[in-house]
Parts: sequence; structure tokens; C-alpha cells
Amino acid sequence: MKRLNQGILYVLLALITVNCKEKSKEVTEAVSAEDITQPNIVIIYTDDLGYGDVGFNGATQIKTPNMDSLANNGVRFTNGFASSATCTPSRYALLTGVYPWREKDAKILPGTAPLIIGTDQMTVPKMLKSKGYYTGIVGKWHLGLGSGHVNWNERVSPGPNEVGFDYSYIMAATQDRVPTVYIENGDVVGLDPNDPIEINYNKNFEGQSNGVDNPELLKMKWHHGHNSSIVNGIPRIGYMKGGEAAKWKDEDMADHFLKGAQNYVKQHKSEPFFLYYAMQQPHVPRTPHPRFVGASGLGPRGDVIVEADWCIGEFIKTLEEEGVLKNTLIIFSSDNGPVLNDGYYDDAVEKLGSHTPRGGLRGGKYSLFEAGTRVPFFTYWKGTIQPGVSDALVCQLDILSSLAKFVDSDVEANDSEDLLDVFLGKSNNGRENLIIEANSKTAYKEGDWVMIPPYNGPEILSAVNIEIGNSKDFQLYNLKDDRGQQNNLAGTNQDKLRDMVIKFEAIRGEGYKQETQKLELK
Ligand code: NG6
Ligand code: CA
Repeated sequence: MKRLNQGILYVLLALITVNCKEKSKEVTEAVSAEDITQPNIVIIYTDDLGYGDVGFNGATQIKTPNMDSLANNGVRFTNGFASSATCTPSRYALLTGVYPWREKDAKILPGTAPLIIGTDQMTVPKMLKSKGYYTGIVGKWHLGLGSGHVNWNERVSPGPNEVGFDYSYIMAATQDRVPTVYIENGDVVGLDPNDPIEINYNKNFEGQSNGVDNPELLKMKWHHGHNSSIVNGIPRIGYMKGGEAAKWKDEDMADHFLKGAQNYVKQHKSEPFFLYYAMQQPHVPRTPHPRFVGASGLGPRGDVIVEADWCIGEFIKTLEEEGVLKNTLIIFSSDNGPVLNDGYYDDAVEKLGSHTPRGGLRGGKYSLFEAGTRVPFFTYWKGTIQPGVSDALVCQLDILSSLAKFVDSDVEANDSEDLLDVFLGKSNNGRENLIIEANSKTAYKEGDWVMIPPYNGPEILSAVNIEIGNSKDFQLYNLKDDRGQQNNLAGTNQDKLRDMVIKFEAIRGEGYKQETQKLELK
């Protein structure tokens, strides 16, 4: 009996030893494999850049050599989509992998809006963080901060750091909205405690100048909206008092965010990192650094696109100099389509010449037509991704699931599809369908077809002069023969229309009916 026990003990000991050896083998393997299989990930995201604004999609008047070089040496997507035709909903979908129409607050937010991503929600940075990545954002946030009333003079929270980012250096909302300050990990940068910040989106503070009563103080004139507090001679949306020392200088913003992105790479090059570099160009107010004034011949809108292209070139140089370019997957896109006059007189319309920000598509920012959501889109990974052009249907919504696959995470998401092979240029099997959103209204895309249900409201958003897609009738377009959406086939192709409506309703659910006028087919 004793002998038997001893025997069992020996067997057990032997098993434990083998097991331990295997474990330690696993660990060493994992560490060395990690070095190879955990490439850095960078998302470069522009603001209001149109499909046709870039050389790689055919622009000739605005020169974008740095973006072109990446796009032409990576996979350039001709059918790449933002989830929405405006900023907040697109960014919500990009980071959470959830369709923005599922979140009622995913609408263009004021600078005082609370955070709309739940701190318990899955996000791209949260998922990557769980796989050992250091995660950071530099640039535009516009997803709300705090949980109600924000005191800008204390740490502002929850924000990016509470939804997965280890590091954040952001502007709260947009360049045209107060507060006009940078916020690093929740703290306003350079704030003088003796000059506290107060923000109000409804009412000005006593004795403060504003865009309506003080035209003499303006160096940029407002066209519509944008007539509240004046900061740096530019009238903004919302009122702000105090915080003088912390206010950003608009012309330096591009350099400032670039430096932030470069420093982030330098500081984290020795660990797997994720960076969301959310650039502010060419959103209004367009304030190129003096180095870029006149660079495009198209006025400030063209100039800031040239400036953004330069920033991207400098950023890539940093990746190269720091020795991480070959180990970094880059995803480039824009949050929504183009707009010319978005509230300021800045010559965007007058100096447009023959440049076509829409690139032959219909509509623009705010629109359910193609130009609202079909945006510049490419992936680049030096030495790994084979150059190519893909017409697969891909959406920024898919980045979460695709990156989850990339880093071997078991995060599952409903709306976000794993298109990793498509993003890496190994497959052309994109999405079967996609729901796009503009101003809380939605449309359905499948293959070459797009179906827009009937919606109330003006056909043209007159202030910005963009066709937004409203019609009292169903619209059905076949983009293969009709890229510019000129021939509505709803009347003549009822079978296709019916099929599209049924599939749309199956995904969209009942909710959208509140937005539509009538959905009964004739
Ligand atoms: C609109 C602004 C527009 C822009 C947009 C947000 C007015 C009249 N217009 O409300 O200028 O700021 O919001 O753009 O105020 S986005 O790209 O961030 O969605
Ligand atoms: Ca935008």
C-alpha cells in the first residue's frame, strides 16, 4: 500500500514537472511571439474630409502626396464608409463597434454634453488594452465628457481615460465649440486656478463680447450659427468665460496635436501601442498655420488639407525614425463627408475652382446620399500589406471586430464585422450590407444598391447647400451604373425595393419608423 502511494506520488510529481516545463515553454514562446504578432495600431482620422479631397481618389488641385503614398502602397478602399454623415455618431461607432442609431445620444454634441459611451461598454482601446496594448488618443474627442454638469476646473471625468484610453490629449468637442482648451488625462492644460473656466451653451456671461454685438472683434466672420463667444477673433458655438491662459491658438493646433502624436510614439515605442490620432482638419474654423496659408490656392479649406497631409508625412517619419513603421498597422479614414460653407465666410465656396470634394458622389456632410458617408479610407502596413485597390464594402464600424481578430481577442460584437482579411488586403469579401445614418435618419446599402426610405424635411440643407436625402418617396439607386444617384429606380423596380425594405427593417427594427413618414409600399 505504502509502495503504491509512493508510486502515485512519483507519477504526480513527474506530471507536475512536465506540466511546468510546458507552461514555461508556453510563456517563453508567448513572449517571443508577442514581439512579432503584436504590431502597433494607429488610426488616423480626419474631420470632414471628402472622398474626392485627396489625390489618391483623384483630386489634382489639392496636393496630398503623403496620404497618396500611404494609400497607394496600402489597400485603398473605394467603398469605405463612416457609419454616419456627422462626427459624434461616426466616432461612437468607430470606438464601440455599435451602430450609432442604437444610441439615442449619438448626435452632434455641444461641448457640455455628458459622455455617451458607457464606462462598461466595449471599445477598441479597451479591447486592445486587455491584450497588453498601451492605448492613447490625441486630437478631437466629441463624445461627451463627465456625467452631467462639468466643472472644467477640476479633473473632468468620465472621459476617454474611463472608456479604455491609458492616455488622452484632446479637445472636448470641435474647433468651433467651447471650451477652446486642450485637456490632458482629464485636466485642462495650462489652466490658471485664479481664472476659472465657465461654460454655458444658452446664455452669455455678463460683460462678455459675442459674435453678434461685436463684429469689430472678428477676424473671421460667421455665416450661420457660430455667433456666441469670441476666442482668438473667431466667434464660436457656446459661451465661455475665463481660462485665458489655457486657450488654444487655432493656427498652432495641427502642430500641437502632431507633437502629441509624435511624443506618444517616442514614449511607447518599446511596448505594443494603439494610437487614435484624431486630426481636426478640414473642419471649421479652418485656420492653417501661416506656413500653409496659400498652399493650395483654394483658400483655407484647401490649405488645411495640405497641412493635414504634411502632418501625416511628419508622423510617418517619426514612426520610421523610431524604428516602428514596419511593425505598425495604420488605418486612415474620415468621420464624414465634405462641406464647404459650414458656418464661416472662409472662401471655401468662392475659391473652390474645379476641385470636387464629393468626388462625383451626391450630397455631402449631413447627407444620406453617398458623399455623406463614403469617405477616404485606406490601410497601410509597410512590408506586410500588399498594395492594392479594394471595392469591398467596409465600414469604420468593423474596426473593433477586425482588430479583435488581429490581436486574438474573444471580444464579440453584433454590428461590427470581422473584416480583418479585407483590411489586410487578403480578401475582397466585405460586408453584405450596411446601414448608414445622417441626422438620425437611416438608409440601407447592399451590393451596388442603396435604398433611402421616405423622410420628412427639406431636401436641401440650405445653410450649407447640401442635398441631405429627404424625399416623400422611396429612393432606390443602383450605384454601379449611377454613382451620382441621379436615377431613382424605386418606381420601376418594386421587387428590389421591397426586398431592400424588408432586409432594412429586419436590422433596423421598429425604431426608425418614428423617423419616417410612411413606409407602406404601393
Ligand atoms: C453644426 C455646426 C457645424 C459643425 C457641426 C459639427 C452650426 C450652424 N453648425 O451644428 O458648423 O460644427 O455642427 O460638425 O452650428 S461635426 O463634424 O463635428 O459633426
Ligand atoms: Ca466631422
